[in-house]
Amino acid sequence: MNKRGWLGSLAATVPMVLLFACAAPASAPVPAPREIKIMLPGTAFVPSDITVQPGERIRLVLEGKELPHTFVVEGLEHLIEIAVDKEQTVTRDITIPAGVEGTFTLYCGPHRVSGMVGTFTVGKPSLEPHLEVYLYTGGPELILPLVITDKPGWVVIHPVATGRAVTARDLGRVQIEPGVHRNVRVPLTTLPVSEEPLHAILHYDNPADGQFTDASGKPDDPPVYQTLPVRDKGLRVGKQTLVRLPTPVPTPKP
Ligand SMILES: [Cu+2]
Repeated sequence: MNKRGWLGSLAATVPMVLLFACAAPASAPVPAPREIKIMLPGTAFVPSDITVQPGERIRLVLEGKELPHTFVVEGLEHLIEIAVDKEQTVTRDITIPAGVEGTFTLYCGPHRVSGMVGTFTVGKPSLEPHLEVYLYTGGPELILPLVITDKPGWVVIHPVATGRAVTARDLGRVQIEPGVHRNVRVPLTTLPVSEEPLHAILHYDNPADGQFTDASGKPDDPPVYQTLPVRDKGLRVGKQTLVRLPTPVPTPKP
């Protein structure tokens, strides 16, 4: 290497050394949190399905529109319960704990009953069964804002008598594939008697033949999860209303 070349490379090296010396802080640099922008028009979250990673730092930017809302993640309320006034933008930095994983319901407190729900997934999505219902106020269909199932099956609406679902009466049902489904409409082929409470019940397709057999005397696909009555004593919503049903015991043939 000639003298000029040596000096040239020294000249190139010195600023690099200075740059590193100046840039090195007392602690490791913290990367900026990932920004997630969510608009709240009407009674909706846009987008309504949010996925983050365990240990990730996020910056929620919540853009309020016409109505005041809350942005709550069920089961993670200690971490994410944010009020957003109308026309207000709220920014909140959150570190997702490393040990958290699963799919959680995102909802607005005042408007959950209007179906203002979504999902907040940490890590890999979970398909733990979940039926989200709100008050049935009459009419030819019942809408479930959120249905999650891990197996193919049916959501069936049954009336309730003395606190129990009348499984012999099937007011309406809809076939459902594994996954996360929003605003599932269940047409009611039989309108409920005035003011009687209803149950939404998840049945697995078992045997997996794509058929739901509910004729009297024949076993239907097994009911797996049910909600509490949706019109009994007013409003019942959310995961806390979901009840795991006992495994049905086959009735011995006479
Ligand atoms: Cu709201």
